[in-house]
Amino acid sequence: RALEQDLRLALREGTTIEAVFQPVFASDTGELTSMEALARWNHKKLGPIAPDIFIPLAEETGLIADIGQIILDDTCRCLVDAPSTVSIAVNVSAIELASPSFPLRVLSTLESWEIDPSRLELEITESVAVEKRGAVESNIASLRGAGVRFAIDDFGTGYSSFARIRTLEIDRMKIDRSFIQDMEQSGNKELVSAMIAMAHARGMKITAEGVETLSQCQALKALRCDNLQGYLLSKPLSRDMALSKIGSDT
Ligand code: G
Ligand code: G
Ligand code: MN
Ligand code: NA
Repeated sequence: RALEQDLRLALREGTTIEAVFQPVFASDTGELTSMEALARWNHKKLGPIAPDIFIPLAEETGLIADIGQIILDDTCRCLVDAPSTVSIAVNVSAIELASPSFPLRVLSTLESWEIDPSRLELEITESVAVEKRGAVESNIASLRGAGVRFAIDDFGTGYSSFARIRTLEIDRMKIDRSFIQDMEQSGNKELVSAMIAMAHARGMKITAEGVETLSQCQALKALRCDNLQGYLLSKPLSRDMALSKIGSDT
């Protein structure tokens, strides 16, 4: 496929794929506490290609680890210049997480940039958590043992079960934006409230994604949701814009 060839070329050249960073805020203080790294590909001829297109393509063609490494290096480059209280979350695909070389690759990257592993959070989806259980669980255990934190992304949308939540060692849940978007419809606020209670009962933090309106923001604060992320608060930003936003917010 033509796009696959272009992706290989882009990875070899190493200039058109990069991370942008979406700030995440503490709901009580409004402080910027972390950011989510998001992959962007600015194709030389076609312009921006959506991650929903090129991430699955990279997964099918064995290129996902190369993208993962670019995003992890961009993340470390940003962490080096950010206050030590700020952490960054990186999305990890199922294929990467089940790979035996994954933990060492992550830890040696952090070490080469001299970044404390506790400043990195890895976002996995619930479906990841179901596939290749043994490999995934041992990789999570060794990375958590080194201080890296884990979050379940898009919570509520995958093939999750309460048994998996009970056994997986995870530090955070991220409520999928679909639950936030229809929060004001009857009964849905109770659902979000139950997710927050569940996270806290398990000793986890919880982030609401896709916060787009002030009333969602206020409702989530009242429900004691720990962190908020969404276009109302900030869109994804370039590294330089993100770093200057930290400077002005804290
Ligand atoms: O950035 P955007 O909201 O368009 O992201 C679309 C999807 O692509 C999301 O599900 C997001 O998790 C995923 N995604 C974005 N960046 C990365 C990345 O670096 N690695 C992986 N595996 N997925 C990513
Ligand atoms: O699956 P994941 O949660 O990683 O997806 C992140 C994607 O969500 C990014 O592509 C980002 O651009 C997008 N996103 C972030 N905030 C909002 C928001 O407030 N509304 C919508 N619709 N998308 C958002
Ligand atoms: Mn995510
Ligand atoms: Na998500």
